[in-house]
Amino acid sequence: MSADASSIILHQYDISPFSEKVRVVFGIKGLDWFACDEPVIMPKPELVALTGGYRKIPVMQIGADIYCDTQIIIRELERRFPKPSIFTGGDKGLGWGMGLWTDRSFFMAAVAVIFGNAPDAMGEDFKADRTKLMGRPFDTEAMKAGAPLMAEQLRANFGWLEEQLADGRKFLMGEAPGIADANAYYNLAFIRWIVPAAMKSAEAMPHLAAWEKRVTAIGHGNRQEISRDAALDIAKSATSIEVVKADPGEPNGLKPGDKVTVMADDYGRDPIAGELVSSSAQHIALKRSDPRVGDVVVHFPRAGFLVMRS
Ligand SMILES: N[C@@H](CCC(=O)N[C@@H](CS)C(=O)NCC(=O)O)C(=O)O
Repeated sequence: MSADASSIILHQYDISPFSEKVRVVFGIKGLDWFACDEPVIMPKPELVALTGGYRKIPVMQIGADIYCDTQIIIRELERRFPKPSIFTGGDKGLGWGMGLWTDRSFFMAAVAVIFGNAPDAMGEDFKADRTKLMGRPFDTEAMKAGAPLMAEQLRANFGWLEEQLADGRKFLMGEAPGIADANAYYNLAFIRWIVPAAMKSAEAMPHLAAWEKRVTAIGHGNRQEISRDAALDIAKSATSIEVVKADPGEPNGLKPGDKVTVMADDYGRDPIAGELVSSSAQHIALKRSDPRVGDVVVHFPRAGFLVMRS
C-alpha cells in the first residue's frame, strides 16, 4: 500500500522518545502508518517547510494537516480513530494532565541520567544543537555530576508507577492499555535503549518490570516507510480538512482570520506564524503557505503553547 492524503505519516526518528509515545498509541489502536525519518539535529528543511518553523519531533501529517507535539497528535488520533479508546479507566482529562509530568520532570530526570551516564553517547554536533534548542548549555559534565541525584528522582518516579500497578492490574488504568501507559512508558524505553544499566531501580520493582514488558509487547501497529519528498508531495496535493470555527470562549477574543504566532513555552520556542482557522481550549489551527508544500494547516495544543497576535 502506498501513502495518500488519508495516510498517517509520522515525521520521526527511531531513537526519539516522544515518537515512541505516539508509536505505542499506534500499537494500542492497531493503526497503519508511515514513518518519515527526519534528521536528529538541524537543519530539517523538509520538516520546517511543513510546520513553518517547529523543529521538534514527532510531527504527524495527514494530507495537508500537520500536527505538532504529541499532545495534539494523540488527541487527533483519538478523534479520528476512537476505538479502542486510550481512555480505559476514567482518566479522560487526567490522562492529558499526566503528560505534563511525564514530558517534563520525569523526562528531564531520564535525560540527565542517560547523558550523565553516557556523556559520549552523542557527538559534539548533537550537544551544540541541543544547546541551541534548550537555550542553555547541554552540559554532559554537569549531567554527570548530577546523575546520582537524578537517579533518586527517577526512582521516585518509577516508584509512583509501581504503586499504581501494585494491585495487580495489567496497565496503569486497569486491564487495557491507554494514554497513561504511553505517557509513562517512553521514558523507560529511552533509558533502556541508551543506558540499560540505569534501569536497575525499575527492574527491582516487580510490577513495573512486568508492565514494561507488557507495553513493549503491544508493538507499534503496522509501520511502513515513506521518504521526505514523497510526504511533502502528499501535503502539496492535499487540502486540509480543518473547518473554520470561531470559539466564543477564547479568553483573548481570538477569531478566525486573525494573524497569530504560536510557540512552545518550554524549549524549541521557534515562533510559527499563520492565520487562525479554528481554536478551542485544547487546540489551535493555523493556515500557512510554503512554496514546497502549498497551503497547509498546522495544529498545536494550547497547554504548553503561547499564542500571540502578530
Ligand atoms: N512537547 C513535545 C516534545 C518533543 C521533543 O522534545 N522531542 C525531542 C525528540 S524526542 C526533540 O524534538 N528534540 C530535538 C530534535 O529532535 O530536533 C512533544 O510532546 O511532542
